[in-house]
Amino acid sequence: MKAEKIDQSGGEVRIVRTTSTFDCGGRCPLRLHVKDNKIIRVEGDDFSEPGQLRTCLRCRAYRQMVHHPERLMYPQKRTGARGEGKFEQISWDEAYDTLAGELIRVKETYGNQGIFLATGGGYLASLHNPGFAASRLLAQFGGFVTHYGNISSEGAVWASLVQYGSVMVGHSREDMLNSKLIILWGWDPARMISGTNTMYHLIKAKENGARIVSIDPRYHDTAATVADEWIPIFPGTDTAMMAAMANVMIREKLYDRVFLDKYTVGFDKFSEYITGREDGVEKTPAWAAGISGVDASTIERLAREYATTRPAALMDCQGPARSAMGEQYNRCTATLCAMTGNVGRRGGSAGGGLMGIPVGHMFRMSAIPPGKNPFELDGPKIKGTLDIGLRVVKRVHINKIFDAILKGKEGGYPSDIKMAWSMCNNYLNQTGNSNKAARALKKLEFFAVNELFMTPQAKYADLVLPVTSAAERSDLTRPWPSGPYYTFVNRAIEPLGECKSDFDIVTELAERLGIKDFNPYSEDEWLRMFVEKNPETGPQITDYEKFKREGIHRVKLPEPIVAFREQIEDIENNPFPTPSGRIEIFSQRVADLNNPICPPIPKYMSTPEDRKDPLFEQYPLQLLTPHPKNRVHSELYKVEWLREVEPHRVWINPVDAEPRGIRDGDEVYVFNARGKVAITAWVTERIIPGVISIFEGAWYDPDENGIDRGACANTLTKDAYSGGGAAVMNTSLVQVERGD
Ligand SMILES: Nc1nc2c(c(=O)[nH]1)N[C@H]1C(S)=C(S)[C@@H](COP(=O)(O)OP(=O)(O)OC[C@H]3O[C@@H](n4cnc5c(=O)[nH]c(N)nc54)[C@H](O)[C@@H]3O)O[C@H]1N2
Ligand SMILES: Nc1nc2c(c(=O)[nH]1)N[C@H]1C(S)=C(S)[C@@H](COP(=O)(O)OP(=O)(O)OC[C@H]3O[C@@H](n4cnc5c(=O)[nH]c(N)nc54)[C@H](O)[C@@H]3O)O[C@H]1N2
Ligand SMILES: [Mo]
Repeated sequence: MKAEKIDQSGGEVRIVRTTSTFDCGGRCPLRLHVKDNKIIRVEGDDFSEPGQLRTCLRCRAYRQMVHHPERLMYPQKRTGARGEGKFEQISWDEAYDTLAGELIRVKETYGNQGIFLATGGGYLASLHNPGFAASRLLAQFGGFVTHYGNISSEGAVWASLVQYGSVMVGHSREDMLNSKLIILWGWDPARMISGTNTMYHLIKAKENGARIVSIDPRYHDTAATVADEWIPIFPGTDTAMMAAMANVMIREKLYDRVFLDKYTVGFDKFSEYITGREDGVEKTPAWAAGISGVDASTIERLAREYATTRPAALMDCQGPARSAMGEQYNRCTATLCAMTGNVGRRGGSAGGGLMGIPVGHMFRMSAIPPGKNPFELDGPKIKGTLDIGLRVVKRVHINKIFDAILKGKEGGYPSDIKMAWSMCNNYLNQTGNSNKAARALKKLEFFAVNELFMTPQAKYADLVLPVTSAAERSDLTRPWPSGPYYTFVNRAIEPLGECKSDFDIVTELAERLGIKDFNPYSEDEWLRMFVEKNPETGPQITDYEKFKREGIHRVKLPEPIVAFREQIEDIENNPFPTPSGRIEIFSQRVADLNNPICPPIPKYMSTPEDRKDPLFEQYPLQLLTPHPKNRVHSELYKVEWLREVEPHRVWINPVDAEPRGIRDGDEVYVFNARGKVAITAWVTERIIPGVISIFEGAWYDPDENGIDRGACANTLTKDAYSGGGAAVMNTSLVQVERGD
């Protein structure tokens, strides 16, 4: 693929309007000041009308990442042991020959099912997203094994699909200004963003008089900034509290019977569970208090307030859903939203945890003519969670990749994996049980990684291919849940060192594997086609050059987007896309699964590694692993500016710290049967006693005794998934002790 060279002569400062492509819940418009092929300054959005999109701390440090001295600059092959990090420089020719040679060797020796492709969310733009290009390459090469299930939000996706038949469960953020009560239930947008303009609108909603309540084991930054009340709760027990709120509403006849009759099915069955007719246990506030740690009186008060304040937005998210029965939390919120008649209404909410709106999901690959589309795979389509058809593909759950490598067919997995090729992810660090992942990577015959940095996972590779950053190529991207705008990634600098884009790497491999006509257009031709031929953007973005120059196209909404408004306004003509055409509080599809941990109505159930597990005696603290403010997962880890923002520490309440002799700033060990990390303690009342918190994404760094000195949260988590497919990242019991 050809890309025109940028003129870097003259030593002039150029200003390039662009954006980053991180997997975070925002998308900041950026103005990069470039001189001599170097980004020397980053400025944010200068939109002068209301609706400016303020740049976050991570994007402000963008150039520190792009020009970081540890960026990988040339292809390397491993010379030491796997994981040791010893490599030597090789030529691109040798790199390509090695990778093509291994693909052919494994295919000929074991068949295509020996090849595993691991893609990820590290780069959220369209053209250079290597997942699509590499999937197509390997499909044309005869097939491959890959993962299914979204590591982020499978619980919320599952819940939304069960309950509503749709994942578009969000309102555009300005609709919060119509709310009188906003409940942040496991949602902390000051840190995880949920759309670049979310905090702005939340603050405006507060100024507008909305009462804001936060229900979270942590007193997080959003609560500290806007909440009127913090209700601390034990992890994994939200559904018990919600069931008790439903109980109060039923007992006191505070729920919206008309709404339930008209728009939902199965409330009677839910009601039987709540009142105890189903199992003999009434889900009273006192019952929920014993499980959740929240006072019965608080539960009653909130139930009444939520049921009688119209409209009210119950905002759930994905963190609590990344747990042993996570999908129940999102199903329960959606049920409460229906019981209070807030679905499809301005200032209300639908729950479901995803918050997406149907604007900005642009540049779908179908826009390109058949036969010319490098992202279109030939052969019959196999249904999967990814919206692409894959040929000869076998799949393992994303949180079981390393278990599948270790156990293969004998462990019940679809094949024996012999080689893996990874791009846009750091799954050793980011999926459950990193120590197990490290063992699995040692077992592979061959492992190749496309990367920008020598990540913990890349250290296990035989071959590391250096890729360009988003500043070194052009592309199209989007803010993932909220919009409403489209962004253009403008190439600001020429590729650094010997870096290449993943698409160029895959294209070169296609040639070597005898696959013709893989990438027939230039970068700009591709992008123009994506914009112009896309049914969503084509009619809207009529001036491609202007879009490119300005780096952004803002969509003017005549009124806020409200999920399911069409259904609520006219259910007869606009049924919900569920089998019954209604919101399914009871789901026959789920009942038919006949899975004891997947009830057809939302329920609270005890799980392994909760406070009732006998293991609790040995490991009496619940571990939370939220997303870090100063990174995007494990990305930006090396950026010193961002490290200064928030040192990596474990949050621990004085009630738990004192009996262990732990003072603020002490070095401590956090451990369970899966691993042990060394980390500094932050003794704080901002977390409920009995629970500790370590932000995910710090780099795994085991010493000779196997103690993870980097304190990667996943050294302690489990490689398991829930009945609905949620990765179990927030259900781990641990113990903490003072360091030596
Ligand atoms: N304990 C715990 N673990 C979690 C979570 C949690 O809440 N708790 N959250 C989970 C969630 S929601 C997610 S989405 C996952 C994220 O899991 P990952 O996607 O594995 O996380 P990242 O750290 O973003 O890793 C992305 C990698 O891609 C690289 N990269 C960036 N751009 C490119 C590119 O253009 N090409 C190539 N080849 N590489 C590129 C980056 O350098 C980085 O190393 O983590 C999950 N892990
Ligand atoms: N800065 C930054 N922003 C990001 C990301 C990032 O890495 N860095 N990652 C992006 C990605 S890929 C994703 S998927 C999203 C993730 O966004 P979320 O899924 O919302 O994020 P988390 O940080 O896992 O959890 C949100 C909150 O849930 C709380 N919580 C955890 N367990 C429970 C529970 O059982 N009950 C209750 N009530 N609360 C609980 C946590 O304390 C936390 O405050 O963030 C996106 N935004
Ligand atoms: Mo995610």
